[in-house]
Amino acid sequence: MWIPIKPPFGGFETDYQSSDIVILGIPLDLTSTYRTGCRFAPQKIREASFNLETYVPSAGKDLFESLKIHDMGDLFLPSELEEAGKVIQDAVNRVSREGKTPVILGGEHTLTYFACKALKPENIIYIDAHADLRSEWIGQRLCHATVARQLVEEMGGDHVIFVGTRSYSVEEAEFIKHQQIEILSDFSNPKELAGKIKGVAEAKKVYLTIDMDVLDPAYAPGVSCPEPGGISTSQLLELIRHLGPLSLCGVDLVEVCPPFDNGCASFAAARVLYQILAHLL
Ligand SMILES: [Mn+2]
Repeated sequence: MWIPIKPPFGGFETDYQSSDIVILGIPLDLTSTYRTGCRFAPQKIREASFNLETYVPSAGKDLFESLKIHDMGDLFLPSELEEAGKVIQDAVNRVSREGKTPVILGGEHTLTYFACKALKPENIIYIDAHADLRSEWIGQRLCHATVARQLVEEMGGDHVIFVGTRSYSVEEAEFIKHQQIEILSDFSNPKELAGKIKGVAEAKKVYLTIDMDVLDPAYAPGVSCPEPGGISTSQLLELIRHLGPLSLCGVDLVEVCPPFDNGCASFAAARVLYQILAHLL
């Protein structure tokens, strides 16, 4: 069941049938062990998007003219993770089966697992400050701190490309070494970095997930788990600009936490999504 939200993301109002890209608000917020509140992010990101220019100069595109975007609103989720996961998987599956590219507004990072279960990508580009590679976290096998581990165990370490990762435990460091996982975190030349990512993600079905905590807390303090020492919003936008062409089967943007956000994180999130829409979709 969808809760309709007005105004829709970016003010884009293509009807569902005619749309190519579908925005899905997925306010999953069940496994956080620190700050909760990312359930409010889809609405805050919509609000920010509505107040940003839809013309993207670096692409020479106005999103209103170049894309057919429909916003489903927010998915109503049960309060138990497994049940919520099924609802997410079904929703993403339906949109994809009907030939549309899902763009998800999270919610916590755990939703990536369910979206990927539905979409079955060949490669995942995992942009996040944290590795999320713990085998379990405070008794939870599947949560925001273990989601990448679950993906790697199902897909293989060479199918998940870690970008911007700068925070992990000893256990995760050993797993990274053992699985020969490559971490790409040098943003000094975003164009070169984009080339390296594309070199790995040549597949026909690529999923892109962005945890907004990849940004330094100076640029996005309102996230669930801020991690100092990150990149700037401009560096992330520049990376996305050079990342195309990619065969994206789905995108998510997660972990914005509005109760701790002064607007920086939600506006950055909306701009990052516009950049993805203009350059990659
Ligand atoms: Mn993270």
